[in-house]
Amino acid sequence: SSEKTLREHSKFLSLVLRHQPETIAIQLDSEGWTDVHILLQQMIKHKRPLKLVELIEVVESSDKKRFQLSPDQSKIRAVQGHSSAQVQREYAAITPPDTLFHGTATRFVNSILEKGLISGERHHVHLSADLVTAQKVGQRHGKVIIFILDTKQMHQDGFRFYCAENGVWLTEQVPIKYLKLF
Ligand code: HQG
Repeated sequence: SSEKTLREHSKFLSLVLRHQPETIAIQLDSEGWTDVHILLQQMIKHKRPLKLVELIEVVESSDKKRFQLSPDQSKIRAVQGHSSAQVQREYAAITPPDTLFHGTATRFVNSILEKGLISGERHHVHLSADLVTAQKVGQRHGKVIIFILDTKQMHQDGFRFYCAENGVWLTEQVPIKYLKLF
């Protein structure tokens, strides 16, 4: 498939596997998994036909490894980024690196410096292990600004951190005192 086609399929899969499974009447379990054959059937029904080989291509070509297939390829999920109430992933809490980054747009800075980082629609605040990734995440929203987080202190203070299967770091919220403009 062309890059554009792959991107379109990937966007639609992000929509149904993270946010709105009801768009094509599928169910996600609490860990985000859904049945591949039902998914493909429902996509045909809703005029978004996709073959199994194409689905596998989308999963394998995803730069951010957004999706995961079960070993027998009978189930698929998005590994992070959910907002759907059907999903309540139980990530294992682990010790984060001493610092993590958050890339965002300059227009959000005042609000962030007032309220800290909040998860909004999604279930978690998303954090990046390196600057380049944080830049890319921030660019999606506009003129980039990067925050550096004192995750060592946060962890000592009892905040929990999770690392999704694709290396994206997650936490519930980040109070202002742990944030610095980078
Ligand atoms: C901002 C992409 C105002 C926050 C990426 C962010 C990531 C606040 C935006 C993943 C705020 C939410 C997630 C506050 C936070 N006031 N704005 N108090 N607290 N914000 O897209 O982190 O391509 O939901 O800074 O790579 O940008 O979709 O989160 O700008 O991994 O796979 O609210 O999505 O992955 O935006 O990105 P998002 P995000 P995919």
